[in-house]
Amino acid sequence: MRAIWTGAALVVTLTSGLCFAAATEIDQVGQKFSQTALTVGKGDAVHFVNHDDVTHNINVIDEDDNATDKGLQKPGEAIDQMFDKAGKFMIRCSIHPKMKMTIAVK
Ligand SMILES: [Cu+2]
Repeated sequence: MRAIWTGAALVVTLTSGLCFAAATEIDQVGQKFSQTALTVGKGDAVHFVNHDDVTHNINVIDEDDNATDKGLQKPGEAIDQMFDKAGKFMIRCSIHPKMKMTIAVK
């Protein structure tokens, strides 16, 4: 009986731990990001969801022009990016050059 309760407490702890991580959802629809500028806190995650019927891609570019390619993102797929460093970041889709937004991390 004790083992069962310990297991239940562990599940509750893990679940509530996940809820504390702030995540903002950005939709990709009509080959655009749903917001062109966003401010998040250091350590926050952004959840990009492809609501288009075409493949997208997420490139995270920092102020020094270092790009992190998050790979291809098929219709319906989501990509999460955690921002653990303060600064300004450009988000671009390498397939659709007009698709871009900025994220400020404070
Ligand atoms: Cu795209």
